Amino acid sequence: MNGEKALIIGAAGFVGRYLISRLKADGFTVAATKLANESAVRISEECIPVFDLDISDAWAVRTLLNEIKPTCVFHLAAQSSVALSWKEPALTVDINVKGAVNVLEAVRAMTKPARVLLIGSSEEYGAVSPAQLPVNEETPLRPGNIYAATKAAQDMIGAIYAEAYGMDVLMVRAFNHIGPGQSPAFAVGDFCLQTVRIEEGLQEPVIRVGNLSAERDFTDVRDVVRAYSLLAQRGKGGLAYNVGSGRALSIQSILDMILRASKADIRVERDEARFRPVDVPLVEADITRLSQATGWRPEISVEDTIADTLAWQRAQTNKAKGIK
Ligand code: A2R
Repeated sequence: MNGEKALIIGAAGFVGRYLISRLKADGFTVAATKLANESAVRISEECIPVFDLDISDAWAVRTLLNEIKPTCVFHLAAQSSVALSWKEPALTVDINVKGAVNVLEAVRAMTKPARVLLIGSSEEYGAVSPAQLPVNEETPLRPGNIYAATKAAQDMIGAIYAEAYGMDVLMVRAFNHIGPGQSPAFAVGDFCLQTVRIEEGLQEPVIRVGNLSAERDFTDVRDVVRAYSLLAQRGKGGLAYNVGSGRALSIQSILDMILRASKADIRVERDEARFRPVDVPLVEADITRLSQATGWRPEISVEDTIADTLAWQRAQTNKAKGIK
């Protein structure tokens, strides 16, 4: 990708550092942003320019884009928790909708507007009937929670900027992604953390769980960022793209894999506090459009992702205990 200059907005989160290394490996020159109060530890070893940026500040976004002049913007910055979106709806709308508009407006004002990948979510589809599965990009968006609604709004606004201004905007609908470093606010990160805490004797041998029957389409974060890079290179502006494995797995089966990967003897208990106000029973992606455009297929098995996530969590726990 000679001459391609990527800017990752919101790079200090879960996906950002994986995307930085992927894009570097694919030949992009990479710069990134994070919030001023966020630690740069996760991305500092990547040796790329990192700028402080709050996407709520329209002027700051515009100034930075004019300075960096990226050819491609990956917009990851978000309030990404469904649970928090119920508690902080206004904040979620401000960051996810107004923030995305600030990014699009800043790109529109560039002398040579960059390609933009707006990273959205499978949550945008909401509850789909069995007849609509697997969901393709033409499936109507029926978001069932505040986070999902903000991502659907970002998606629709992105399509309008592409149509009305001829901008090169891709709407990416990422299905559940998992891997080392994911926050325990998400089920798999939470189960892995609890498992390692039990292994270390830091928690009684009970994992507390929410709804285990929900089925989700899980992809390793390293496969997800490979799809983002390929979409930046080969995707078509103005279109939405699903990024998922194309195969749904129940949360129960993921938990079973985690329990099998641990030597600890662990009991599972239902915890009402971990149930969401609205839950979607089954989501599975149709990834035909992505595969046809880019040739992408997932390569990392869920078992391998779980093994790597547990290994990462064990290393974190040992680090916290001062063991190298
Ligand atoms: O909330 P924090 O402190 O973890 O910071 C997040 C950051 N962020 C912002 N960046 C700039 N201006 C803001 N006003 C702002 N508010 C939050 O965006 C975090 O560092 C980053 C998003 O990373 P994660 O929450 O870890 O999301 P992840 O898993 O990397 O997903 C990337 C994208 C998100 O748009 C998701 O909604 C989507 O993929 O599925």
